Amino acid sequence: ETLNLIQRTGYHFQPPKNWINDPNGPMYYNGLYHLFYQYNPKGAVWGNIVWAHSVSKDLINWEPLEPAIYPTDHFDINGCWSGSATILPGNKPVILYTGIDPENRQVQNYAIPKNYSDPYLREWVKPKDNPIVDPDRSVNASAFRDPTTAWYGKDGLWRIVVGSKRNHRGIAYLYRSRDFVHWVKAKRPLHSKDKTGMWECPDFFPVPLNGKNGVDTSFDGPDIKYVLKVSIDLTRYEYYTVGQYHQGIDRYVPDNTSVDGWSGLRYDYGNFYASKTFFDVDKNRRILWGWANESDTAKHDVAKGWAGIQTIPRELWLDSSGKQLIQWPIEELETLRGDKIQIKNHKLKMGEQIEIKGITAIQADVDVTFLLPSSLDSAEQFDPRWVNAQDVCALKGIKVEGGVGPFGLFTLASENLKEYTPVFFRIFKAPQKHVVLMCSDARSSSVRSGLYKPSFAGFVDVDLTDRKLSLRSLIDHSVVESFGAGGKTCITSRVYPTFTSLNDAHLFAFNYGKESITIESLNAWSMKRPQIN
Ligand code: DQQ
Repeated sequence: ETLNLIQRTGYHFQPPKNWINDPNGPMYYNGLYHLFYQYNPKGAVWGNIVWAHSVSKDLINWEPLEPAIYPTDHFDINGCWSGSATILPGNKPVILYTGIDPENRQVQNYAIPKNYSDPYLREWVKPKDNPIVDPDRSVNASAFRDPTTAWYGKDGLWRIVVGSKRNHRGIAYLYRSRDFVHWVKAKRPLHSKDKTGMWECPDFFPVPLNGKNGVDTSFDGPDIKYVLKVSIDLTRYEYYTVGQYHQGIDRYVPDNTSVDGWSGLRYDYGNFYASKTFFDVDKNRRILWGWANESDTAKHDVAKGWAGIQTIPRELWLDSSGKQLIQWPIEELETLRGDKIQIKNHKLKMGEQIEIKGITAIQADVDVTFLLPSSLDSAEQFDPRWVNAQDVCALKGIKVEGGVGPFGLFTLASENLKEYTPVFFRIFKAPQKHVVLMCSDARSSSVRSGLYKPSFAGFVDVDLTDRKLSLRSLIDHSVVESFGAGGKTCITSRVYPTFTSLNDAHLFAFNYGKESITIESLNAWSMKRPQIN
């Protein structure tokens, strides 16, 4: 009971019990948001997978419905795995998903609402002509899954991508169809990359060059780039590139500023996987949902009776540099903000830490802007061999004294700092530039052993000329979702401090670097509990 009180999230999406993983087929339809997700109706470990279903008016409060898609036929009898929704002309939603057949082959199926006028779209029908995409002889039938939202071409054909691999090459197979039922594989995949392994949950969509608005997946107009995201099962991280889609030849080519594969950009440098975006036509934005797995042992998951959460939906758009995406929690989240604490122009000297009191530190939203010293001369030297941010965070942590930084927040901290998850920056000097490291270091998050406690970290490509660096952390019992520099670098950590009461959690701001750092402004709110399932 105490475990559940302390560890179950307050404002993140969770069902009352059991295992969840990937968000599936998110969409906006007739005034409601629909979220489906991979769910085990029978327990807190992966298995017996169905599409659970919830609906919402605001993406924050959720009403549960019966599972929408579950094994019934030869084409999905061994599981209903991930997939996507497309809204066809005439406002007709259709779901594409991966079914596991009796031979454990992965095939692609479609499902349509039984009754379009049911605002909840409770019941889904799987027509008898399923499966609509079978793995042909050249395709690895045990690595062929997770169809994308379809997009429409000038030639009157719909297109989807299905994730796969051949040997070690990750592949985004392209299929085309005129009627959404008969699909033909294109000669060449949309994209592929050697030595990346299986591409799960691919996502392919256009982003406008300017502004925060999103566009429909089938948008066909000027001033856009494309994003291809893949979830790589070998690393359990999600990588994306920004590039060009050549409609005529149906090929996607990443820009030369975008690296393909393991050293490329990630949506999130922490525990965030199998995500999916959708275009919210009501508010003209593209929204990203991702799954955050537990970092606890399966034994503890079973004891709690649940495992997995969905992260807070993020709005996503292209940075003005055109080189990377920006992500930010949807504005609706702010309706949950309660009691507020504000700090302005507070100088943090070397070694100083201050407690942010007056809010519920176990369930909070904190947004802070730090002002850096006028000179960054005393920043530590960056070693060009440091290519992996997580290793640098492990090496330096918060304890190795720095010049500019480490500074940031201690989240989910016990009063005496026996347990705490520091989310922080360290700034380094490199020839002609500065390198900003952002960490969410779970190593000190819990005195318990057997937990997965990585020193998650990413670099932040930010211009420091205005001397400002911001950090927002969404703290919710066993999760800390952090957004550096306005959403340029994001890190989600799952952590399990051994608190025995809700009041055991504390929040601090700290500076352990030589140079003073000013908190220009810090706003922190207690977060209320929405209705969730
Ligand atoms: N989870 C689903 C698969 C997908 C994987 C199965 C990614 O469709 O590839 O639950 O987490």
